[in-house]
Amino acid sequence: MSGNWIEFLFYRGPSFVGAGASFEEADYAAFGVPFDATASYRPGSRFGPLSLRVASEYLELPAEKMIRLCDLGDLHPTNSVEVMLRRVGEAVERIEESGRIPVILGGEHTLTLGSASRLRSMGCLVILDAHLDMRDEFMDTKINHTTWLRRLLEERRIERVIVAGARAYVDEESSAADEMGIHIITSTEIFLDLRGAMKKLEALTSGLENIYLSIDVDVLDPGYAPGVSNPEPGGIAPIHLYELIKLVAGKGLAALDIVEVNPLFDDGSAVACAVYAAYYAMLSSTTSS
Ligand SMILES: [Mn+2]
Repeated sequence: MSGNWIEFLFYRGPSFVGAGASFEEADYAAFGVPFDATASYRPGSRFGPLSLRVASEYLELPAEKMIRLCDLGDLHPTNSVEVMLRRVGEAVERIEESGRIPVILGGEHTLTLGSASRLRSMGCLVILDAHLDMRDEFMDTKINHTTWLRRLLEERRIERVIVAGARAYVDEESSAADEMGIHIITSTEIFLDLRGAMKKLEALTSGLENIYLSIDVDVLDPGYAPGVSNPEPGGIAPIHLYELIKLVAGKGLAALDIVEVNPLFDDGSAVACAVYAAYYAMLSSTTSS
């Protein structure tokens, strides 16, 4: 242990889902976005990336070694939403150009505006979320976690957009979603008839590849995942979520994000659900390719 005693004795953890690959050998490149500056209810998701890594260390993920994943670290913190979006966009562009799949650890959901607006190959955007995030404005700002999807669709045409697990939205949002051609599968549909909901999702994604999968952990019922910034009762269970994820990711991912984990309100459940969600997404996309 003479020369290498530092590596032998010490450990530079924690890393996300056991990420041990170098950037060169990785299929997936993960980075964190410690940003929650537009939080309207409970701030704290800026600590999400760190908590996802810590939980990863203690969960028993059976086949994590099959996932060639590199954890790049976090983007530099900022309180400017414009700067955050620009940095996320640049990171996603560089990772995509290098032939790897970006995996983004939130942070609030607004970051998806930065990544999805700059990702070149995206045949379909599948969002798992309690909310539609289709407001035009909220609490006096135009770019925040409740408006980002509307801003994205104003900026860019996406062939198909699906929000599954939705249950908490106002009329303004559902009519805008309707006008912009968003397909909604509600949490009630999933809870009462998982097979039916999966068939619907299968039909909606049929023939589409290069899927951007965005997972907002508040899609789960707060009973399973209390540690989120905007908990909404009436959500789905983790087992529902994982079946939907396996179906979608099995078609091939262009990008993945896992957002809105808020460890300040968590007992360890939401973050564990979130790590498993990302794990199943990466594993399903890996084994299908
Ligand atoms: Mn949400």
